[in-house]
Amino acid sequence: MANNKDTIIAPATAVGNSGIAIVRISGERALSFLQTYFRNNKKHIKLDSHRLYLGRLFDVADLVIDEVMVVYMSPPGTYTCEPVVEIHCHGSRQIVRKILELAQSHHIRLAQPGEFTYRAYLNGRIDLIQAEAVSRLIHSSTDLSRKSALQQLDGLLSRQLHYFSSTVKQVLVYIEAWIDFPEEVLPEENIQQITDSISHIYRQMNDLASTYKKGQYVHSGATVALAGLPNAGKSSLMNALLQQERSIVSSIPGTTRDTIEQSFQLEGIEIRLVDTAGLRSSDDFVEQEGVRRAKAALSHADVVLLVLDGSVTLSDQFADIVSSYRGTTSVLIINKTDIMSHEPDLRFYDGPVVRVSAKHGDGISELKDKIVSLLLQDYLPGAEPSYLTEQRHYEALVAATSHLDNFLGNINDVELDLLSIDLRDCLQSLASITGEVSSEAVLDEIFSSFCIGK
Ligand SMILES: Nc1nc2c(ncn2[C@@H]2O[C@H](COP(=O)(O)OP(=O)(O)OP(=O)(O)O)[C@@H](O)[C@H]2O)c(=O)[nH]1
Ligand SMILES: [Mg+2]
Repeated sequence: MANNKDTIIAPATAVGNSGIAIVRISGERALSFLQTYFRNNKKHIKLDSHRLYLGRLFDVADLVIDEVMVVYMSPPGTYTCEPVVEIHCHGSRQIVRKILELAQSHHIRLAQPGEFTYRAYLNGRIDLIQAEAVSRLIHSSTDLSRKSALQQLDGLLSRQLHYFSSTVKQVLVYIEAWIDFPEEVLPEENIQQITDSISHIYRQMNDLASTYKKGQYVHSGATVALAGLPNAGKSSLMNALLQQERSIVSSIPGTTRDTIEQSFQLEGIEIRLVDTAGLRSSDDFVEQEGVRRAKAALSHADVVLLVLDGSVTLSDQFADIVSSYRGTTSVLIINKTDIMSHEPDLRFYDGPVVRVSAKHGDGISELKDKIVSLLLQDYLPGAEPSYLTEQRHYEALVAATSHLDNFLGNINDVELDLLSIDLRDCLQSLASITGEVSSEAVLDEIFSSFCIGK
């Protein structure tokens, strides 16, 4: 990030024509900018903090730029903990451009992406997790992802991590006190106490790490792909799930050649549903290519829907398809139950089975429920203390738990100063998540993905 002493400016609203646009300034020169160029009835007004004033903004030649509403916010109760000014003008690119130019003539520079939030982090108002949550919140595409980003912004995850590190710190302080008495060894009952308290947070940290996959589904969505023999009714099922005629359906086996992708929302999760070509060997080059694409799409799916045509005799080819996706999260769907004469013997499959008629819409809501429960397992929004959404958090937490693992394995055998190293390493990993310690490179990567003006 560039110089943090500079006063910065950026449009806070999307660029384009709109009712109003908001331009935000942060830094020492924010107030003097308004005092110089903002007037009401030719008079400069005294600006009280956190109050909205109506007036006009003038340029250096004393010509009106626009009629505006302005607010000055004095620190520390501001977004950045610095003096902040917001100018609400008419939503025109030209007006915004003029204001930005005027500010630059007042030695205020354009902000980099995420620079306002970066300052909030730098000035200690929020930690790195909360800064990331701001970006998540802005980009949230479903109600569930909005809720979880808001929880993170509220500091839920931060509080949990602080609890872990304060427990580790207590044990570390205790152990280091004993290091100063070289003859002494830890009393047996204290070793037990330490083991208990570290084991306790070790389990909690592992539980938290295991929420990462669900967290990702909530934020980034999940890919669900249809697999089966030609004519099983995959495309019919795709359309039934989407409630839209997206994919061509016909009684000719081999209708779908290319992969067809369409997103829809399921209980607040963005699902990318992929229809694929029926899996069979063929001499037709186009169909071969379709099958290759189908397999590629299926290998990347979070959930595979194995579609069986229940109206025909179960074939070895279908059993082969099922066995090739063993180990993948899947649902076996018996389709065409409306014309099914006998129950297929599915002993070769040990996952969940749902009966549907894609043509008539029977069983579709059960299938949707099953997909959601497979993705989120027992997760209920708001019921879980917190869960991980960022790869960065996940990796650091896994590293932190592995240091505790070492600690627990070594507690009876190794010297106290070596034990303290495991705890220090654990604290370091935890601190990297909240941003108490972080490298310039990590910060740059996080904040550069922000929008300008945030
Ligand atoms: N009776 C009945 N017919 C169905 C059902 N689902 C699909 N069909 C019919 O089965 C035929 C094949 O359906 P598709 O959805 O095109 O099957 P597909 O698996 O996509 O086939 P390919 O694209 O060739 O791999 C069509 O004639 C559908 O109308 C169902 O639930 N009941
Ligand atoms: Mg099809």
